[in-house]
Amino acid sequence: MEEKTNQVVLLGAWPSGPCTRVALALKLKGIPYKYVEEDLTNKSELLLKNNPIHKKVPVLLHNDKAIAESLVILEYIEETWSHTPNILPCDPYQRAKVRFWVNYFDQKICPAINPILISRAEERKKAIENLNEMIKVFYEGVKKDFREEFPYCKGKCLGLLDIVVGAHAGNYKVINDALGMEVIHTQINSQFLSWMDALREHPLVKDTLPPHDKFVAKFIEKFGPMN
Ligand SMILES: N[C@@H](CCC(=O)N[C@@H](CS)C(=O)NCC(=O)O)C(=O)O
Repeated sequence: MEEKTNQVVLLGAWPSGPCTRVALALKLKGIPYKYVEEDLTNKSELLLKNNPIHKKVPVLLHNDKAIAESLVILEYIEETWSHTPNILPCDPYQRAKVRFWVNYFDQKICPAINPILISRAEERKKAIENLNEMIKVFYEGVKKDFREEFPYCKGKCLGLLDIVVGAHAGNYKVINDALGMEVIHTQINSQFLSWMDALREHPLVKDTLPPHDKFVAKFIEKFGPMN
């Protein structure tokens, strides 16, 4: 019987951080894939059929089997293509800690961005303070848990946490430019910003993040004049 080819398709949208996470993991593992850009204002039958619950990107199609939710997809990639580079540590306790901080970033930090974009004046100031507080807790916690293994620096391999954070590493500069103000404060979160800067310089991340100016224009188109 003819062996089935390993067909990998990513349904994505270029400004989407969760989609960038998946693209980064596929590239890191050297898995060839076809990319299909979705119009989220007019979702395709392919997307609706393959993610009928959330109707969101990213969706990974592996030999026509659909996997949705970026963090689920990242784990699927790691388990299916278990060759190096591995994005999770071998030790179960270390893996648990990585997953804890990945979830914190996804559930606390990512949702703290939107309130900044949709608010103005005092309310926006409070939303920015809240984001900075969350980032501080995140960075201190990660630093304590991983010590010398962290943060990512030049020459090191990207892990799951780097992929999840790195996929959003261009966003703060984009938001700063769209809002005309500093959103992540250097005096509170300078080490976190250095980590983001180092990640943005990684060749794979550089190659995968959306172009800065196009992204700023998209923010302004979506949220209107922002200051
Ligand atoms: N928790 C999901 C979030 C995915 C998500 O929010 N996708 C957005 C693009 S960034 C989307 O498809 N939005 C379309 C919609 O909400 O209708 C993941 O990590 O994959």
